[in-house]
Amino acid sequence: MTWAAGLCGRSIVERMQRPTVRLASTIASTVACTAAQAAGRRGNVTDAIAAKVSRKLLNDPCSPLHHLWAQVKAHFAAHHPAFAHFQDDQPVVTVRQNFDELLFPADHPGRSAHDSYFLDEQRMLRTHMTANERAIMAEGVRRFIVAGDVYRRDAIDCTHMPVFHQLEGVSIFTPDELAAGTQQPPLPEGLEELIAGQEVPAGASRDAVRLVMGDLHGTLSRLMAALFGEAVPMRWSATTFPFTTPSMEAEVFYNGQWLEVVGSGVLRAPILPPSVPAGSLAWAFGMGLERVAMVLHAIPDIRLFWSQDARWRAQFAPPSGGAHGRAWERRRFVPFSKYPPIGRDVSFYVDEAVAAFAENDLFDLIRSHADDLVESVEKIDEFVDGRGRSSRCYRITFRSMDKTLTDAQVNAIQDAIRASIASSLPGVTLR
Ligand code: FA5
Ligand code: MG
Repeated sequence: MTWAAGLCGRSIVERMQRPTVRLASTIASTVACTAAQAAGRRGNVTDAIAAKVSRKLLNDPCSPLHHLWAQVKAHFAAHHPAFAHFQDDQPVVTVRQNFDELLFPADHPGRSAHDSYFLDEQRMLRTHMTANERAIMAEGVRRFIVAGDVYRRDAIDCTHMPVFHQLEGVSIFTPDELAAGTQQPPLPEGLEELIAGQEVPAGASRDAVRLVMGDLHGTLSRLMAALFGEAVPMRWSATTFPFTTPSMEAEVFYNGQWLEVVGSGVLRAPILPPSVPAGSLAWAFGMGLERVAMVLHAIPDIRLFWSQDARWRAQFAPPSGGAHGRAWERRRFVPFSKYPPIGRDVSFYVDEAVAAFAENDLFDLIRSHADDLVESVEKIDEFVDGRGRSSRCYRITFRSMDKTLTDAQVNAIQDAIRASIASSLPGVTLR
């Protein structure tokens, strides 16, 4: 089976309802295909990323993401029984689905190979679960949640990974529902102002938008309270997405900083497929599951989700007997001793007259050699020398989640990174 057959072979809802085991062969060919495609035109999917496509952490009973997804489904089943639940394990979508149909402008940075992973001109690894929304709505599903893996060429640090998971939710309100619900109670504090400053979707009344935003805010607040309890500080602010208006995001306070966990809003009129009754409005949200699981279990580093270490897996293995109490669902991660880090610097000259330098190319190159052994990459120095060349120095911190790295192992990786920088980054000369 090819990527393309995976995309258009059957309806998306039917595909997602198939038991995951039966997807195994598709996944295997998917990964083989990714590596092959990476060599092709515009393909930039590295082997390190291709390997992540097949891990399917949502199905791994020893992953906190698996348990979080189960909790979310149980919460919706109990409090919002009208919502269908889907899991979508096939991250390849078209550029049309990921960007065009969601009204991303032609010059949006996400469309560039610096920020996203492409198989070719038409196909890519989705950067968000919103890419799958229209296809599900087009099949007549009015209220749903869907979880899956998404991919972005992002910085490397303890809260950002180039692969992570999102929970997407959508609720469509028909004109009748909107008309019936406009005698609404006052909106929670701050929400009125947040909406007042923003445009509404074409053809929509402000009252209908208030109703939909109020429902969205309530749904997300109840979900967060169910997951975290009332104790975790949370705040809302206005934001923008190309496909929603008004839009808002929520942050929770964790480890001394505000951590963004969800983006949401009212879908713009062209996002709703033609089969949705005219005059309908819909809210949608996208939540970062790793971020939520980090807060829930006090997990300090997002890379841990990919660890195969028995000391990690044992902590999230289902309890014997299968009873999942509240305390178990919220148990704190007990850090096991960290193995020591090893730092290495790499310095080079950049000649921007030859080619623009993109940091994400450097991050991906490093990750393609070091994979999960790289903890962080930081720019520690930049200056322009007497001959007008710019010089940059990056500190790479290597650390394994599973073992102590030796200098010899790190040197071998560092040599490979240096050789690749010299041979594959145009305009870059090692110092
Ligand atoms: C989106 O992806 C939108 N599709 C969300 C949305 C859906 C808005 C529907 C409106 C309607 P954003 O890029 O902010 O938005 O990502 C959503 C969440 O994913 C973030 O709040 C964060 O929790 C998580 N996230 C984003 N980037 C990363 C990353 N590199 N690593 C881990 N989590 C991330
Ligand atoms: Mg955001």
